[in-house]
Amino acid sequence: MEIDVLGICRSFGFEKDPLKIEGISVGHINATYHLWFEEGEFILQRVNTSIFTRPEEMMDNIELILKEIPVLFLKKTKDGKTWVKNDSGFWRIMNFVGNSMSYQKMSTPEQAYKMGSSMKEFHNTLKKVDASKLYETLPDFHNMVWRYENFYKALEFNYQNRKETCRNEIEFLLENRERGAVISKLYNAGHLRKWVTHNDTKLNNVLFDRDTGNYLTFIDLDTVMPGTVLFDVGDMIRTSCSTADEDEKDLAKVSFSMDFYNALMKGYLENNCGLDELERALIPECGRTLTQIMAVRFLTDYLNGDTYYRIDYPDHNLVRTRTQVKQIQEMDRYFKAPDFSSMPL
Ligand code: ADP
Ligand code: GN1
Ligand code: MG
Repeated sequence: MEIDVLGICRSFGFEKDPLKIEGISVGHINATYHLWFEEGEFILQRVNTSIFTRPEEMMDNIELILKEIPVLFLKKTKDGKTWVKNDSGFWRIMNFVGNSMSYQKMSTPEQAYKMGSSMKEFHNTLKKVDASKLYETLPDFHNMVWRYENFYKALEFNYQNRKETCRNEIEFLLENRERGAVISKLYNAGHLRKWVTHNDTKLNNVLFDRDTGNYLTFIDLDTVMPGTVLFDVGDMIRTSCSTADEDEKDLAKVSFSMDFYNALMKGYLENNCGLDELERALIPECGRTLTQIMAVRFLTDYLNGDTYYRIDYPDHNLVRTRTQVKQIQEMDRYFKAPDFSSMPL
């Protein structure tokens, strides 16, 4: 479908055409464009409405959260809405945070330390948001039990006849099912506190200052909703302590960096991050769990014929699964399973 970018910009009140438009291909979910106008730079996004089926509610969430984030704002239409819906989709525009950068993978412990302290700062920001006013954008998003139900359905259906190509990964995930579900079960039973959490805290969803490397803001706020803080800490560990890209084909390059981990957690834990005893006891297990949930989700999508994540080649989701499995195996070289018998399971 032909996308009428100029028409969309008009609906958001821009009187002139953008000077330049560039696509950004980093995220797996939305379609993102960088726009240059005389008055500044903006991010135009088409929300993936097959995933976010109630996008208006999601935008209300984001509007509420942005009250606490001064560096980000949504452009409004002439009738005061934060979005435009037309034949080509559901669109929103926010300011492009200038002089910013995001990392695809971690390169130094100093960066890891900054990522950890940024996460803590963002959690402190989210503490100011009234959780009761937030919609649950994607129910069960980090519920491992539900993710496994979907995985089983995909295995049973085997729609693309791909099961044979991923026997080892399937076996690994089946063996690890119970352990991976511990945090979800504790949360679902009310033993882990409900915070307002981001729920997609991968490294490239954070903007840092290009010159100083200092924290500017978390972006990709689509999944902010109630959750346990361990979901966020876990995905931060998953993406910040890997020595390789999420879709690295050469598994020899995929390992877990203890240097990054120590710096990351120092940044997060120092100066009172507010975790309680049970939450603390589940670090780094939450890193393992979030890596596992991603393995399950990537493999489910691979078996289903790649309907969820954007892919660049046919077995992209399988490659992503393999890096996650390798990463779990690497983590297991450093950390023992916590003593689950002392937990209220
Ligand atoms: P997705 O949901 O598809 O991951 P994101 O909202 O994370 O989409 O945006 C994709 C990428 O676009 C980000 O990783 C970042 O590089 C860039 N980006 C998004 N929003 C902004 C912004 N407000 N300022 C600067 N860069 C941004
Ligand atoms: C997706 O939108 P993006 O690319 O930042 C996904 C996350 C996964 C991540 C894996 C809404 O994040 O849950 O952890 O890919 N977002 C959604 O890279 O499913
Ligand atoms: Mg993103």
